[in-house]
Amino acid sequence: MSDYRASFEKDGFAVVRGLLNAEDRWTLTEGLERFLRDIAPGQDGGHVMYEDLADRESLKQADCLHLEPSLDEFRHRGPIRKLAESLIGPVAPQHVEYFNKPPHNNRPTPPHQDGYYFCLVPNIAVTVWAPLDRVDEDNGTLCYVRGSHRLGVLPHRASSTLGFSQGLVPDPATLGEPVLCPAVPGDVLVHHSLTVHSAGGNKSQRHRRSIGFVFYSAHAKVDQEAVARYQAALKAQRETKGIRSN
Ligand SMILES: O=C(O)CCC(=O)C(=O)O
Repeated sequence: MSDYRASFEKDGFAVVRGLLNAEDRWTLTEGLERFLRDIAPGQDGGHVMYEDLADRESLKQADCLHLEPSLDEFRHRGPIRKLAESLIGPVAPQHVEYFNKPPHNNRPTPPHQDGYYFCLVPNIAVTVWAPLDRVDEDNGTLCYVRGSHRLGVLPHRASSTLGFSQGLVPDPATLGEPVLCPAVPGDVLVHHSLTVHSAGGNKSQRHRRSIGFVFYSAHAKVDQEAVARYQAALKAQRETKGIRSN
């Protein structure tokens, strides 16, 4: 895995083919099923987001998959954490996210840096993104801006995309080369917290489900004042948009 460190440091992301074996993939899909069946219905709209609150099938995103015990265990052991540690050294595992774009859900993910949300000092973290379906240009795989992790935290503003309260202000095309990363289940994409990334909508008839594992560097501290400012802005935005708990 150390093979990926040099390209990760240069580009701010890496595509690791075949990291997850059949048992790992089974753990993820079964864990997700259990989460959706047993845990998601009891969570509020800040953690589990639906395109249409009246329609449970429209679940688009969740940030608390680690509440499901097998996914909680998975984030602490095994290949995904090892990969994260091979890239940034000792880590503190954080939340586990679900990103769902059902067939024909043609809603792009706005360009952003995860580090804008994380408020870390130093801003060092990785997200390991594990697709559960084949992902490509047609169903909205991730697109990274090569080398953008070296630009620091960039300005963001409120976005209207469910699950992504903030989107990048500068045009990503002005920041560097965009790299689209098709992948299949078993592969993972991993990006630095400051790497600008986005995804297209799902224009296909296929599903596009993915699980994101977030790891902070064990040396990073959360800037609580920055978090409080961000949360206050977020609350105001949510109230303006009439988002409520389910
Ligand atoms: O899956 C997506 O559309 C977005 C994923 C993402 O932004 C992330 O993993 O940080």
